[in-house]
Amino acid sequence: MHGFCPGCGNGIILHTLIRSLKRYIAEQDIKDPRFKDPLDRFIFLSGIGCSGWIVSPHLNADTFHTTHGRPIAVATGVKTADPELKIIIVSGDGDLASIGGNHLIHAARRNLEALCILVNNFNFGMTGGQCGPTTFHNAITTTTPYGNFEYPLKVAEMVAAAGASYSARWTVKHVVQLEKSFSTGLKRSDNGFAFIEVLSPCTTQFQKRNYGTDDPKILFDLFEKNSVLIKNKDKYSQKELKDKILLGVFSDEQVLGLSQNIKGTISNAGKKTNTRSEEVR
Ligand SMILES: Cc1ncc(C[n+]2csc(CCOP(=O)(O)OP(=O)(O)O)c2C)c(N)n1
Repeated sequence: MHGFCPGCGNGIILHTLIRSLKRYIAEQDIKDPRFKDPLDRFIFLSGIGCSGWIVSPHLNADTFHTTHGRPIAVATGVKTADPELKIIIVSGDGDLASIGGNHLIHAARRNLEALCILVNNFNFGMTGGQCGPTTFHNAITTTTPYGNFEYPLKVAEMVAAAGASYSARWTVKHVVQLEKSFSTGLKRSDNGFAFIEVLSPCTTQFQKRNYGTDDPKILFDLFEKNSVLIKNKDKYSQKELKDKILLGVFSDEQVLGLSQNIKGTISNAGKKTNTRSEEVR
């Protein structure tokens, strides 16, 4: 039982995450005596919003429901204080890409070892369906009653460009790929920032206003029919791609993560000659 609206994708995301977590945990061989239960190593963080409730009351694990936009800031503190902990962030597009947008860019740049799942439901769901940074151009929201005059942010592309080890986009209609992506993200986040944007219907606010019905089939069909896999994108012209939803993996490279780099810098401190400061002298 959960408290999400009928047709909301948050339940699918929770269920899919649990399936991937079970598989990841089964493959782990954790020696740290502090972690008697495999979940003891995990900290789940969220911000404020409907999607902030995906992990918070549903998982029997340590969760931190931070203030609006701040789960990544808190996660950075947790991970640098105790690098053995496994960090999972699940929050909304408003929370992570709007008020918390700067934290997102810099967590990607620093390559913070964390799995970060951004639920993109195209609006601020919890507060009544206001326009956000991911709202489609021309879409109707409570704050854009005549249509959105801005363009949406391509979050997964932005996070890849900022330097994250792994960045992908899927939808709640693509559960098989989503589960695989969560599993990859769990592994990649051992060494860097693994970001997964999940497109998900907000039936009560966004969909009802824009499609006249809260039947989730509308957006599920759109996700299926209007999406293009990155690997197939060359088959389409730039003009055709403009209205398509691009799905798949935008970056996947092994680069050392923040807490590993901090550890390396500390252990090397004083060993290397600082040529630049000698030049200045
Ligand atoms: C500092 C601050 N500003 C504004 C709010 C009001 N507020 C609560 S949730 C939210 C937006 C949530 O949108 P999103 O992150 O997209 O999550 P959703 O509810 O759509 O899942 C806002 C603006 C707040 N709680 N704190």
